Parts: sequence; C-alpha cells; structure tokens
Amino acid sequence: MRRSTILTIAGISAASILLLAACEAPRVNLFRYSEPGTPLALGDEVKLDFFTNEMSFNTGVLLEAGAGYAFNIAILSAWIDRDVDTNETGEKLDERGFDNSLMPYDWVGYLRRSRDHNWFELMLHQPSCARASLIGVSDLEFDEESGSYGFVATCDGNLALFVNDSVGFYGNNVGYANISLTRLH
Ligand SMILES: [Ca+2]
Repeated sequence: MRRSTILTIAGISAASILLLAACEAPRVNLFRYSEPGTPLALGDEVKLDFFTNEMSFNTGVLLEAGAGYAFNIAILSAWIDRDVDTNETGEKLDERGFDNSLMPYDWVGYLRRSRDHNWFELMLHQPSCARASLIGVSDLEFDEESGSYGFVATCDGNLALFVNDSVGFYGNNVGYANISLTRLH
C-alpha cells in the first residue's frame, strides 16, 4: 500500500473517531472511586455505564437519606452469565435476572450473594449501610409509563450496583447497560 493511501486511511479513521466523540451524548463526569460521591440536586440526571462483571460498581453518586430516586436501564449488549442468556421463560436476560431452577442443582442457589433474589438480578446498595440498604429491582416500584424503577435512599452514602452472583464468579459475566439515575424529591 502506498504511503499516501495509508495516510489518507489514517486521516479518515482519526476524523471518524473525532466525529463519534462529538456525537456522544453529554455525560456528567463523576469521581467514581472517591468518597464521598457527588449528590444529585432535584431533577438532576446522571448516566452510568454498568458492566455485569463488576462485583461492586461504585456509581460515585451520593444518595441522601430519605430522598427519592428513579432510574431507567437500557441494556446495550446482551447479558450472559457463563452460558445462560435467557431467563426461565425464554426471554433474553435483563435486570430481573433468572430463577435458580435454571441451575443444575438446587443447592447452587445458596451460593449467590443474595438468596432472596434471582441470579443476575440488578442489586442496589449503599456500602455505608450495606445490610439495611440492599435491594433488588424485584423489590422496587416499576412505573410502566416511564419505564423507570423508583426507590428511597436508606442512608447518606454512595450508591453501588452489582448483579446477584457468587463471589469469585464475576469473570464469566458478559453484558453492559446504560443507567439514567434521577433525583425525584
Ligand atoms: Ca457469573
């Protein structure tokens, strides 16, 4: 390939990357791994990139005790737990996860971090009051009209997310979602 052709291709690639970056929706940048996080003002919205292989994703958002929040989730690449990519009714895996009946043995269910929730169910908690704040999306109110889940913060502290899985088995998780979190009141 001639040098000028290579340079042209490189130029087009660089331009495409710049164009893609310019088209990206604006996002609020948060210091995800520092404490404490950034609080949300009334009506504020943040967009979060969530990967199912993260054992405890610190959103960097500081929730305030008693305040109400809502979030929408858009699954942008298929969620798969090792080889499970559909739930017990044959639907593609989503934030509601899948029933333990899909596991080869019943006792395997005892190995998930929350036995009260589905495998791969999206879980929310605040590490500063971890036990009291732990909830799964199946515990939340779902507003059909807006397609959003609502919850009230248990304490002052950052919001962390994870899918319900066994500790040490996050490496075989696949999937990504975009989560928009808003403060309601
Ligand atoms: Ca897994």
